Amino acid sequence: MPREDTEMKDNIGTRVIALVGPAGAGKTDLAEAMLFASGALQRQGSTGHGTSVGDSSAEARARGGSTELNLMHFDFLGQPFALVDAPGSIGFAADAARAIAIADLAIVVVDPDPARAPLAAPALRMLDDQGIPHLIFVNRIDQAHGSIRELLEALQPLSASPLIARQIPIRTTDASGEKVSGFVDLALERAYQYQPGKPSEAVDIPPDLAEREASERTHLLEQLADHDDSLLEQLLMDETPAAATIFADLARETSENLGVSVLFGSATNGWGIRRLLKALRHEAPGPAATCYRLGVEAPAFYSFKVSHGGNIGRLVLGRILGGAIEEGSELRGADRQPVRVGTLFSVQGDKTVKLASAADGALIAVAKVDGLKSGQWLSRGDLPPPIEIEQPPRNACLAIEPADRKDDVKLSGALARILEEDPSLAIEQDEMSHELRLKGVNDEHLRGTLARIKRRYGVEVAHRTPSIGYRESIRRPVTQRGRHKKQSGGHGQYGVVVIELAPLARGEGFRFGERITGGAVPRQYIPAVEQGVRDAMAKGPMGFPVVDVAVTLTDGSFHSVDSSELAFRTAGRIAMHDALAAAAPYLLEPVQKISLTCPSNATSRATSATAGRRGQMLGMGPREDWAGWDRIDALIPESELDGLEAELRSLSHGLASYEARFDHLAEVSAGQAEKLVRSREAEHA
Ligand SMILES: Nc1nc2c(ncn2[C@@H]2O[C@H](COP(=O)(O)OP(=O)(O)OP(=O)(O)O)[C@@H](O)[C@H]2O)c(=O)[nH]1
Ligand SMILES: [Mg+2]
Repeated sequence: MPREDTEMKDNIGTRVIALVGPAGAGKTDLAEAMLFASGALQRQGSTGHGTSVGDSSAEARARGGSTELNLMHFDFLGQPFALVDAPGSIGFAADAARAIAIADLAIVVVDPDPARAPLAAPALRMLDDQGIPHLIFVNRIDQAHGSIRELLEALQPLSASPLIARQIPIRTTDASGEKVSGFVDLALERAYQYQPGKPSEAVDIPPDLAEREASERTHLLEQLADHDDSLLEQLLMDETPAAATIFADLARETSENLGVSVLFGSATNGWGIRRLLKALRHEAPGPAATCYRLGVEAPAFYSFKVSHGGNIGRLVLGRILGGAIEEGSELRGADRQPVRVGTLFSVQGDKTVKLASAADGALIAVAKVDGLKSGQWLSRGDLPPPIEIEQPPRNACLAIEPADRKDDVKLSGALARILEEDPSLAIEQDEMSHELRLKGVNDEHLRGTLARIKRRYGVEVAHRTPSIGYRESIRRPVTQRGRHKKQSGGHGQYGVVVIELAPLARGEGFRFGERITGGAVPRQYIPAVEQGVRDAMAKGPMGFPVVDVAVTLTDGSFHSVDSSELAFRTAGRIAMHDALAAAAPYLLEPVQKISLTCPSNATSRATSATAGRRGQMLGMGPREDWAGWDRIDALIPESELDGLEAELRSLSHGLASYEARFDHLAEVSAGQAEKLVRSREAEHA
């Protein structure tokens, strides 16, 4: 593509900016502040939190944070922007991951408190991994106590490229203490005083800051000179570089991921927002750069979310890249089948506006494209490579059913839609317990999902902790006779078997064999005996499936008229039932291996949380490539995992998470087993 072409396109194309960072950092407030500062919103706070094409606002308000991806549009000085406001809490973050992946730039919103810097690690890591250009906005500067320097020192190890401080704070002291009341822009060398409810006022650089300003600016220029030889020469010659040079370098640092600019302000006060918008206007790469990053070479559409929430029906949200697309255009998907793009809409919060065509870079919603799922490319030419999104592990699980039986069909319909909207959810039917299980990232995520089902589809869902996959096995071998005889006039039933039951090593499951001589049990009835044995194993003496046993059929007797498959099956079941009871049965519980990660300041509390759950520590150490984070490996019985996720979340600002998978079955102590069996009996009484 010729350079002029690229530049022209990038001048008009919508810039998609993703707001990412920890829960409660102020992303939604920042989005509103940007809309307000650009004139797209009459009054700050009027969109409410978490308005989206879905109907998340009620949800978000109840929760006090966003639960769904939220899209907004505004123009700033003639440049169209689209905002992707991502929920910060890990339970809901997966919702926006695909939209972030196709953004031109991300703003990582962080808290000024250096102690909270590790909360930004997941966002920074994801952006670095995917090569998404980004900058950092330090929000809540109105409440800042520590120094920006200290914050940058805490953030730097979490970032792959150097952080570039773009501003230094002006502080004033009043009755309530020292406060940030404005900033000096290091690139422009201009000072601004924040004004309540108004744009900041240009002021002289306070004399007591002159020295600090000079040294910080020198540092900024030196950082830029690392990637700009002619700037380096200018600095060596003691020449003052032109502002245009500095801004061009800053833009390149951002778009090529050479450096991460750090700006600060306050979303709720509207401070530093214009400065941020100007930085976006000059420095955010446009759609052409993003096409290059994602390998888009022809007009294409990437779907990042399916939404059933609005009144239009099924909508697919996505971005146009590589050229304009009109309503009704024909594109091709991975299977090369043509897909006709239906009605196009632009999305603003929970409102949609019909479009005849969508320009390169536009963030839009498409109706009537039934086959299209989220995370897929459609293109007029070759398909761009798939975008890899890391799915968070599903650590929470609930057994669910409609509170009212007659809502069965309604519930399956609701689940199908909700699962399509949120790929981090999964549904499973457990074979053993026949439970319908809803799996999600964490408890909060599942609770949010059930609330959504109720509000949107009017289905009340009953839920409980899923049953644990306990098993039974035996300690000693037993020989047992089983006899089934019924003589009730006419045709009788007759079958007698003798079996040997013996324990097997853990994990060997079940083996059945026979040593019948002299036709004591006729050949054709032997499979029926095995079936009877299996019947008895489905529910051992303690009420759970039996594993790791061998059964050998050694003897028996039959009757030429009254014997039948059914009679021998029954005899096999009776023999096995009695054998199990006599073979010193014991209880086994599933043990999971968990791999837990958390910020280091939460490690000791996370360790005791695992130990308190009959956990067995396997290892602990720093998390690879994550400064300030640790990893803990442990074995924990499945029955003890209930509530672990919530406990970890509360002790780590929502950042600790774990992956669990089945490791082995372990014997349950006699005391524990008795408690369990009794509580189960009470439940079933
Ligand atoms: N003092 C102060 N409070 C702020 C500022 N920005 C946001 N807040 C408050 O911080 C809280 C959280 O802000 P949100 O915008 O909902 O945070 P978020 O990042 O969208 O959070 P999630 O959606 O949960 O990820 C709100 O109560 C805001 O009023 C700020 O600049 N100064
Ligand atoms: Mg939010």
